[in-house]
Amino acid sequence: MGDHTVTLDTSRDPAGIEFSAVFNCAVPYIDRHLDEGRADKVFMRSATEEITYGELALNVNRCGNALKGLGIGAGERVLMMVKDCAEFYYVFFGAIKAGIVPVPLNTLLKAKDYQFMIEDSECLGLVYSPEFAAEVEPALGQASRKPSHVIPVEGEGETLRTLIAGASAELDAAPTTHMDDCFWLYSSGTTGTPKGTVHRHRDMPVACQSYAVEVMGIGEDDVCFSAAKLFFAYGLGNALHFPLWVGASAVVFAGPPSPAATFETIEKFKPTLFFGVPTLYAAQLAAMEDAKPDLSSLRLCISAGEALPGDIFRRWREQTGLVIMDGIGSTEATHIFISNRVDDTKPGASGKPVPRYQARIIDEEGNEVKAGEAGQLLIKCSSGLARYWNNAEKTASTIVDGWLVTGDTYTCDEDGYYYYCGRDDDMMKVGGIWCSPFEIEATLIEHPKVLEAAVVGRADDRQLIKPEAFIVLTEGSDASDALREELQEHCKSGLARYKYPRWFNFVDSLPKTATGKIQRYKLRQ
Ligand code: 3UK
Repeated sequence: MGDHTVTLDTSRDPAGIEFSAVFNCAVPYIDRHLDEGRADKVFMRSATEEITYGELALNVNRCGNALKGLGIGAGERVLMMVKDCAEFYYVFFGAIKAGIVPVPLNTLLKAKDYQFMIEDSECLGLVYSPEFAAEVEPALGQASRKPSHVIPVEGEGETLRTLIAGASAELDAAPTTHMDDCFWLYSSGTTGTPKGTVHRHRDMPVACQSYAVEVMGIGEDDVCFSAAKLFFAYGLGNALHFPLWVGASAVVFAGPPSPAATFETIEKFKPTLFFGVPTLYAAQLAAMEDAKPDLSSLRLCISAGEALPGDIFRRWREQTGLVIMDGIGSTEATHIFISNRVDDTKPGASGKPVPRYQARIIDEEGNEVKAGEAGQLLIKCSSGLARYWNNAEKTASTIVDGWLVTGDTYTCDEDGYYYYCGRDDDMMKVGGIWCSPFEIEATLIEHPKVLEAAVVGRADDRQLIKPEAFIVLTEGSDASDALREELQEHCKSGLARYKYPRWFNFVDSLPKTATGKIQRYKLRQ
């Protein structure tokens, strides 16, 4: 292939992966498969679509040309509020091949979140599935700075589909290097302001080789099905980068990943690898009590996003005979950096660092802790974010001496297994998705009967974290079940749905420090 190659040199660990001087990752992910004879192989299947590697490569080129034709130059951003479908792949790699930077956004968010991202990213283009118009259009209306090109995937008039249909299918890859900006993802901030996490062309190839190939053992015959959507770093690896790295295929389901929908998809499309989050595995186990699905096509299940309780691991193995391989990853690190192994899984543990990734646990003075002692987890790897967009301060506190500060508290035992102990901040993971207590509190306080609010994570009866609210009411307001319901509805309509508190406690006052900061840890019993 000449240009755009990756060479493995295991004598050079921990990096050990060499890139050609010119490297645009769209070439090995997309074009390479034509050279390797996969043009007619089906890459992606869903209930309504089926695309081959050949069609993928043609439409990536057309999409890249369409974006270039609109005047979007190299390095400029294109926001994507796109459901899991063929066009997601076309826009993502079409942009990358043209040197443009795609930014997939969480499609469960609200207009005010999108408004922030439109303004913050200074994007020139925005592509959206019409399903999300009700949140995207008001965001565009209110944004102080608008992208010059707003393109619905389909519908009346000019759409992504018409642009693709009219564009040339020949496109030379932009001559980027492995260190150039490739794509961004927004990572949630503690105070509710998301941070543009900038990734380079090398990051996903490093994650693919280290985790997908060497830990999961992914191969050409695998069929990947990710319940986590493509816009999450987790889903983006599972259903886009991993299968495309090895010439495998992906099954895509655009709707909400309920137990019934995921079982039906597995039975119909027979994936070999299934990627879920603990909340979904727990719900699937509950659903299995009524009817047993046929999961015989699966060889391995993967869990990430939040800690997998040992009990779910054991019950899943009893019910299905399958291992769930838990691993911790992050948007900043690109994908999973500490993981169990197919033949070495420890229920309740995250496992051991994946090849080429180093881990350290340090105390408050920055010294490494002894085995069994808890401290801050740091990671060194060559797939970590280049920087946060427009946020030098946060970049400096996240990348320290070349180590990535994860924000997680961990212990490591004598045998080198890592155990998750919780977050260093007040952030929670609900169903694998970030939830900021500040954001939920701010929404609660908007309600006329709420004077003060504090939100913490509480483990439910399956050991999974959900938000719990402590509320001080305004004078003259009385606690009641009706008010609980009213507050729950208020949260569901004002926030992304998964963020609403599952429990409400009405209290006389909140525990606070002398300076008035809420002491959430005192509520977290
Ligand atoms: C937490 C876990 C315990 C942890 C992600 C796989 O979740 C992903 O990325 P995010 O940026 O969140 C990162 C944070 O989530 N976490 C994730 N996995 C686990 N905690 N056990 C786990 N197995 O706090 C971490 O810092 O949303 C997961 C692949 C790519 C990802 N981006």
